[in-house]
Amino acid sequence: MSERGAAVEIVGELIDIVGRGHVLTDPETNAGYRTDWTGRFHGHTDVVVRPANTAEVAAVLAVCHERGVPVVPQGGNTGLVGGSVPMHGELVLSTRRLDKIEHVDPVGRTLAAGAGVTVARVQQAAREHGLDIGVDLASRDSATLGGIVATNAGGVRVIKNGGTRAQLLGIEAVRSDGCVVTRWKELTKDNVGYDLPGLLAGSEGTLAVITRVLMRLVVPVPQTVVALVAVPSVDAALVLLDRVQRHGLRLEAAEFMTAAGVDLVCRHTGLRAPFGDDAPIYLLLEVPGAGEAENALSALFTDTVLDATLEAGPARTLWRYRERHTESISAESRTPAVKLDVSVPLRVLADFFTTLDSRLRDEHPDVRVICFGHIADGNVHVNVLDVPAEKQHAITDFVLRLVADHQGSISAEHGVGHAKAAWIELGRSANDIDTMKRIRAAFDPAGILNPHVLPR
Ligand code: FAD
Ligand code: 2HG
Ligand code: ZN
Repeated sequence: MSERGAAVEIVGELIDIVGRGHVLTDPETNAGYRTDWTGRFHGHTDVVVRPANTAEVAAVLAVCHERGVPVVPQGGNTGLVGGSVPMHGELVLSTRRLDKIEHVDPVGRTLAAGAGVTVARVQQAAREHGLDIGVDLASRDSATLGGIVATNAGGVRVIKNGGTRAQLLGIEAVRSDGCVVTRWKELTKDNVGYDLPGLLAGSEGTLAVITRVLMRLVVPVPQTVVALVAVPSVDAALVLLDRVQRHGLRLEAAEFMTAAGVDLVCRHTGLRAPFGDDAPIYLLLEVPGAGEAENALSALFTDTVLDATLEAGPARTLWRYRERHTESISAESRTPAVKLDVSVPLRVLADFFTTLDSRLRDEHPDVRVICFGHIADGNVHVNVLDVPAEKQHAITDFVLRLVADHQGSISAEHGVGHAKAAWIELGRSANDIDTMKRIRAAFDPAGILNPHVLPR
């Protein structure tokens, strides 16, 4: 490989591979590829290239490798840690044209599709066969299959199905030197050596460009009941969650919100307040079944419950209180929100909350904090609003150190990206980081794939 090269110098070669219409060099046309969904990360690039198939991805990467041009893979650009943004002028390789659903096998319950297919399209294809994918998230209309694999996305069904990694049966990906790696067996059991699909899950575009994905499918339950429940505290929410599970009700989803979050969502969306009085914490629970499940669930809403409303699933309106948090926060914050996706053990969740709230209030009285997330996973989305640019680092540092002090994880489901790269030592030991670097060097010795994300 030669010295680090500039993307602009390989434009002619890229046009030969993908065609003139798919090498975008005009800054106006490129704008949507340079900034992330939150508006917090603004990058710059001379070139966005949009290959249509694996062979074109391989040829593009071979040229970049040969000429030393750094590459940022990008799917739907809905990532919340800035990992899909060319922060240092990298070439952007967009996977959105890898958009074919290849097949759904209703017998073996598998689905094969290009990495650029959106989650919503995959869901629709599976549902046409009475099946579903095990992952669901509010960004479904834009987030891609390759993106959810590359971030090992979580979402609202982790409690039932596990994260994206757990849904992966196979993968096709292109290494930075253009070599295509295919691990593709429609089998539940296939223990021949290292789990390469599992390794690529959560690799954030640093090991290879994922081009095709083979997912297992799940059988959805025919009916569900959704409950929105007002409780006085985090501890009360955990008591109720435990009670529901011990009663034998299987949770399809268990989400939580706070009064501040629900209030913000109502203001932004025009939704009515869910109950007459605000409550400190709201739980959104979904369980399988119909009338009987509804009765069983309501019977558990006793001393610790302030108020509750139940509806037959999908209960889109109840879900809206939860799903519209991200967009409402983005719209209502005076500066791009500092978004910190973390998890802590359930036993310290209440303490984490109280400490976070009181210390932020004392030390940074000019910011607002809104927490919500996937309560059963201990996964809290700490969103800090109205943070002036000069305070972003200090606030991130404070929250992530508090998480580490509570034996938590600094990244539960969104990844590290640019947002948390400086804090990776809080999440992994030195030997662990060294091992990751060695794996990375084995896949991408030239160091051109998403070079500023994760340790190199
Ligand atoms: P991008 O944002 O384009 O990329 C994300 C990362 O993956 C980058 O590092 C990029 O380089 C890499 N990448 C993308 N495609 C490829 C590929 N084909 N090969 C190699 N690397 C690739 N996340 C959750 O986990 N749970 C949620 O519940 C959730 N809800 C969300 C709700 C909203 C409203 C929004 C805006 C985001 C949400 N997210 C959530 C975050 C985001 O949607 C996920 O991280 C998603 O997986 C990103 O997919 P994407 O296609 O947009 O990837
Ligand atoms: C969710 O669970 C997403 O809705 C987004 O992970 C979280 O906006 C966020 O902080
Ligand atoms: Zn989430």
